[in-house]
Amino acid sequence: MATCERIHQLNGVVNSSSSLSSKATVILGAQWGDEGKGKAVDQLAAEADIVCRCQGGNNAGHTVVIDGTKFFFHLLPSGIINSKCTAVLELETNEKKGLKDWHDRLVISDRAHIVFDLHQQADGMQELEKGSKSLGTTKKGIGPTYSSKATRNGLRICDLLGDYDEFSKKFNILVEQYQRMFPLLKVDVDAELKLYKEFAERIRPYVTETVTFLHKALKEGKKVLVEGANAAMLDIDFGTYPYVTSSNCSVGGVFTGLGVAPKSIGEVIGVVKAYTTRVGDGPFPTELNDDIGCILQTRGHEYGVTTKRKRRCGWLDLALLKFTSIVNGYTSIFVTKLDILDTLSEIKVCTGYRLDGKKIDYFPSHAADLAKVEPIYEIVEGWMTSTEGVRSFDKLPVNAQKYIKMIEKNLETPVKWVGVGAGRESVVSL
Ligand code: 2SA
Ligand code: GDP
Ligand code: MG
Repeated sequence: MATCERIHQLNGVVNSSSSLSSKATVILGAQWGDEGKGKAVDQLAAEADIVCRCQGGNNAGHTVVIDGTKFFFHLLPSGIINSKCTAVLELETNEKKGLKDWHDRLVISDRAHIVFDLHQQADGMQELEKGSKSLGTTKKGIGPTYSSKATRNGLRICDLLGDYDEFSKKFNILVEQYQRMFPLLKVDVDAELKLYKEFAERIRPYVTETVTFLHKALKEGKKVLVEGANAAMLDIDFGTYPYVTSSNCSVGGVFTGLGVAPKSIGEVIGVVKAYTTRVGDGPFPTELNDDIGCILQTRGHEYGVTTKRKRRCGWLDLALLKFTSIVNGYTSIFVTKLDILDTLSEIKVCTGYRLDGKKIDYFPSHAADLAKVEPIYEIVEGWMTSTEGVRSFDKLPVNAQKYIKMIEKNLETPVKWVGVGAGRESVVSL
């Protein structure tokens, strides 16, 4: 199977001895999310033993399409769909997924922070307070939960499974703090504590100290795949702050989220949608508020998996990708949704920015600067042919091949897969 060969190749390229075959492969969103990470993970999970999420929460929405059935994953790693994979989860909410036999294959980190209902309420209230300056969050409580973590009064899975009186005391302190900040917040402390006590027993069998678990797995030569959620441009430090999520969704989040050392990371695969989308507020230099934007949105079914919001669409932005490539150090690229461009006679690709009339060689840190950059476009000819049935690179229309080569050249990184449809089978391996 192609995926199987690919995994062996991935390890083979960097690792010439068997002792090095135990490096984790990381899959990261290279733009503003929804690049098709679920699909990329599904391709590579066929040969993985363990698939881990390392940051974020159920704000994420990853899709895998198998034989026409769409599976949506928010918190669970998409790789759990592969019956061979053990899934390692970082953040737990009360969301449940009805996947067959997942019980035997789910591992939850005892260091994971708990997203409480009060965090979700606070997320909604903060967005309301901001009015026209809202961030467009998913209102899943991600920002408030990461704030609690940084304030150091967050509660973790190990608290939940430890002394329940201690957990209850800490929960009360958290509630009091949130009620001071949000007087309208409603929390039925007794009812919630009763509920969390039940949850504690339900999740207890899955909870593990995952740092050692992963360390041992890597030492035993198990194949570990890390499924990044959200994307580099939403990274709290390197994204378009403040229009970002609250986690590190670039490569750093793998280290802080999983506790693996840099030497344990092998390949870093950047998932790049063949055009750009963004859901939520914030600057978007190549956004198209015209018919072409509508075509991309409609043909690409660009709706949020978690919130059902329409995604904003625009041309591929290589200036942005060069920046996320610097931060993440992609060793290869998985291009998705090339087929969505099939009907366009002309395609624009942004290769750089002008700021205040001057070409710049960096990615602006300030959202206000990014909002006013002028994209420099290269116009390329479309291919006006369906690529959906294509399964080998040489069968792609010449202009589509050129498009892929342009991405490779600009990012100085090989494209190893091209998605030409939502289904598991719709992939061209290079
Ligand atoms: P949050 O909720 O605090 O993480 O929101 C902050 C910003 O991060 C964006 N964000 C996302 N962007 C793309 N996809 C995400 N997952 C869902 C999906 C989104 C959805 O797969 O479609 O359903 O709307 C995701 N999660 C967070 C968010 O839009 C804010 O801009
Ligand atoms: P993720 O969050 O990065 O996993 O991406 P989402 O699941 O939020 O959004 C990607 C959407 O594109 C999903 O509906 C996928 O099924 C779909 N998709 C992924 N790759 C391709 C592709 O190559 N072609 C087409 N047409 N759809 C794709
Ligand atoms: Mg998504």
